[in-house]
Amino acid sequence: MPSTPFFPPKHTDTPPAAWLFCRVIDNYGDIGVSLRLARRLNEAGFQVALWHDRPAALAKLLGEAPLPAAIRAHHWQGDAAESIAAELAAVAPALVIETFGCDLPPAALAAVRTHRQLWLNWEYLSAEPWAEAMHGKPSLQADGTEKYFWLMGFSETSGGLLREAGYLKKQQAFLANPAAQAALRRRLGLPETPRRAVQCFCFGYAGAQWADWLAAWQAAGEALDVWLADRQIIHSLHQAGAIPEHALREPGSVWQDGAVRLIRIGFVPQAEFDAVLWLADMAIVRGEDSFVRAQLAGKPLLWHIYPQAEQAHLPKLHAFWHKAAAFAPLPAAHQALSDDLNHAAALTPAARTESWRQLLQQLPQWRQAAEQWQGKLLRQPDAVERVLARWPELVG
Ligand code: TRH
Repeated sequence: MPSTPFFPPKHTDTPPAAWLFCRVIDNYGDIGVSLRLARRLNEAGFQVALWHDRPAALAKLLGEAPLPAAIRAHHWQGDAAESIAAELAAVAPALVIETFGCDLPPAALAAVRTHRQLWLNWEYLSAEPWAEAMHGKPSLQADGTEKYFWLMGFSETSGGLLREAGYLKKQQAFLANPAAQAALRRRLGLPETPRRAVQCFCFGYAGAQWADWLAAWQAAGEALDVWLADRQIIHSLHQAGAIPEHALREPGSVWQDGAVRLIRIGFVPQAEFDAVLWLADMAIVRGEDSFVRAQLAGKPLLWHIYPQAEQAHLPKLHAFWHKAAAFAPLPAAHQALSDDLNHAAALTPAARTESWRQLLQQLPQWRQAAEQWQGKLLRQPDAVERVLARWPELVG
């Protein structure tokens, strides 16, 4: 007999179990989204088992804080039969999620077939129309089991975004707490007090464009502090000879030329990542999760999208900015820079500098627009609330 799914989970005595499976392609995004989803499901009342194949990346995102006892991480090696059997012996899953098209191991598939639960294929975020159309659709498996596509997105009809309860209150509390801000600045390696300059968080992929962007920042002449997260951009600047070999080797190191100061910041645990964005005036973010968090933070942003073969990322990039057009108040300058950053259309040095200068001069208006977009996103139910809302319909 199939077991009855728990719904809604928080009204049961034993927390329902959610199983998540994640195979990391590269970087931090796959495991970053899986960890965030695990935490959010736990917050919504689930106990969570997370199978993943990149312990070092998970450890980096966790920092020194352990996972709550209700989230158990398993190193996914081979078919993970033992850990799956142990989890199953404790409690059958009510929800099984394979992230980003990773195939479930046989023991998890067997559990899906035996127990009547919700099975989701949690796909990459996209604002493209096909993604909204595909979201929530079933994909009937050969044995008659149904798996549903879950595609996160920005509209009411999409799979939503992951967002923790009380997000705005946490942001407001942090912004009202100078001691917490100073402590975070110290941990990041930022100078104790910010100078009068635009503070730009910058987390992007390696590429030849960074030397050109540095030249544009310098030519624009506006005071600018760029907080460089992770190593990829710094590596590109070294390779291009745009900064000396010895520069920016350690978190906290600073390289300054004219109005532009580059600061290498340390990697923070994911639980602190939002606060870094809250501290900044604007952000250049990448991939999926940091891109979403900058929007939730209400920050003016440029998106360095994850590059794909044959420029397949460009329709995705343009679909997002089409949807969020009001969020970029100087469409021409913003789109030109966005396309330049993402190798869609290169700018001349003069045009790059001019577009950057225009954007910085419009920063207050840009911030207002970004906060409106933030408000729109915060008013929508988050991805996990949407899963729970559709539960009766999907599980039947
Ligand atoms: O790291 P990313 O580039 O991740 C990805 C992967 O490359 C993936 O394969 C690809 O498909 C996907 O992008 C689209 O970028 P992302 O998604 O922003 O993930 C970074 C994570 O790292 C995010 O959860 C925030 C976190 N982070 C910290 O926790 N602390 C830090 O200091 C920094 C810089 C990031």
